[in-house]
Amino acid sequence: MALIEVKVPDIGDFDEVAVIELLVKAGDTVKAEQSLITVESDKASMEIPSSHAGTVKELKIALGDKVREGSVVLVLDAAGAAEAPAAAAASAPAAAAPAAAPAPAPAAAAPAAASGPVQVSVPDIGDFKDVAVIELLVKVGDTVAAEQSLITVESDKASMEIPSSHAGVVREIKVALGDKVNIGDLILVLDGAAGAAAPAAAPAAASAPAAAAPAPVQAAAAPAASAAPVAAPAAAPAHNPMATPALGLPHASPSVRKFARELGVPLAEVKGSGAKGRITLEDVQGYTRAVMAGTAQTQAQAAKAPAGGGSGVGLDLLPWPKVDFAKFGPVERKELGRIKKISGANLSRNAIIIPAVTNHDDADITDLEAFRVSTNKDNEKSGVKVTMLAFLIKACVAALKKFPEFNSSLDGDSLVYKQYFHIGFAADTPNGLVVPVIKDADKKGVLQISQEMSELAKKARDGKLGPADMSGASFTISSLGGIGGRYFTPIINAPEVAILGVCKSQMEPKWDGKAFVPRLMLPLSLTWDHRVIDGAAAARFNAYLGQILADFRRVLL
Ligand code: CAO
Repeated sequence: MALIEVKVPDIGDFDEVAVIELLVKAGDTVKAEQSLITVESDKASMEIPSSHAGTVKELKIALGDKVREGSVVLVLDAAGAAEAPAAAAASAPAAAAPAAAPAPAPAAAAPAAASGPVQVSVPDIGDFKDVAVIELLVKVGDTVAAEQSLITVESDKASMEIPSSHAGVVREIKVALGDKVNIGDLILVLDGAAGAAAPAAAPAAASAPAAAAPAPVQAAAAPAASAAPVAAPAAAPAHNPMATPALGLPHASPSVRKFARELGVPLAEVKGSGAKGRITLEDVQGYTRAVMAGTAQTQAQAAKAPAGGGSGVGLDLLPWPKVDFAKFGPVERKELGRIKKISGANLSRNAIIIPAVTNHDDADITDLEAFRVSTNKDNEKSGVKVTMLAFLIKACVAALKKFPEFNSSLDGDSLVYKQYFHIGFAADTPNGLVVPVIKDADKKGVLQISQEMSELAKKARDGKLGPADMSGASFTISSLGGIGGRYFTPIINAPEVAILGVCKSQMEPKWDGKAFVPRLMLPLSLTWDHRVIDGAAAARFNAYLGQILADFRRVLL
């Protein structure tokens, strides 16, 4: 057994930097060069790699500790484990360091007080080679202070901000996001402001153009070249009032930034739960989950939402209650079926996002039901059974034609009016609720619709509906008429803007002006998206639907 103390190597000008992340714990097996901790100053963060492979015996530091070169990070049981490449002597990282950048040369006096165009280049950033520009922190026309951060660059293991050597107004930016830069590469051209240059004493990179004064200097001397935690900014910028937080640059380690970029997560919108608001991997995961579940929106999504859509920064709901049900009695746990899992997420989104209102009404279907029954008698031989739902589909098509906004969808600030009439109907199956679609219902008769519906309902029950059978609906009907109930509030099937719920018809006494007469009344529940439809339009839609169902000849008008 060989116990090895793994220490913070020469990390250049980093002095007393805070440990913001522990990437391993006691008992973990680590590889040589695997990142152990993340440290952060106000301008850069870097991961400190292990000099050896082995098993972590004991961590010697805690979150928030300040460390510097030589601080012991952890004790490693390196028995039988492979050592890091030759240069990685844990006990003497500085001595083994490859390519520490030469000490910075004093800044050239002349440009410090420039008043004409000033070229600002990438200073000596030590072992940083071909590093990617991941953030542009200024734009043309911006006034920048000397030492204000201009861009952020990032390698696998560290990210850093490159400060301006001079004050001035940005005339031209010479790099773009994703560009790979090296020492001496031109970042931007400034119209320099006389007297507003960087402090003369600020270190400048020896080989950088004259303008690159208060450079982030001194490559960190890592135990192993490939895992070098590199390039800390010079001490001077740490006192810069224009430091990171003022620019709103989120605090996150390079690996978290990389993870967020891979997922397309806008890091600036993630609330950090770490020390001083630092964003952790879990924060990025939590944000992603919330957006996927529809309980939060990115700012880009919120901007696309129609006016009045809110700030879109999430509902800030209480966590779901966690109850140990077994404490109260016997329980059995069963996994939700595939359909329930998919439809559940959609229903939640639609229920939360859409400002939905439901209007209840009744339609007198006495004559229509008599017609349906006699049609079915006449059709007995053909085998096609005409259902009330088929009449409802035809009646809805007529109402959708008269009130086209019910057949539309919201797309940002626009309404897309569909000129087709594809009507979905909710079908109850042993596996859950599905919504097959009768395409071009306006071009089909009630018999054809009845036939297609029975075929689709059978396919649904047999679990054989394909995506084409269930897509493209412009309006949906959910009928519980065969089961019972009076009224209910169906959830809109987004991106549709309305849905009709129908319950069981009943004989009711209705006053005809002289006497109560028995009439078959069908309860209608129309849920509509108040962003698109007004209450008056919804009441008119239901009333018109009722008139058609009461006298189907109106469809011909
Ligand atoms: N009032 C009174 N009776 C009705 C009726 C109504 N509004 N609608 C249907 N009925 C009757 C039918 O006439 C039929 O009676 P008979 O057998 O005597 O002819 C019986 O109820 C059964 O009808 P059905 O349900 O088989 O046929 P349908 O065309 O009305 O519905 C389908 C087909 C697929 C929509 C239905 O089977 C179904 O799955 N409904 C449930 C939909 C659902 O779950 N919605 C809720 C969504 S929100 O969670």
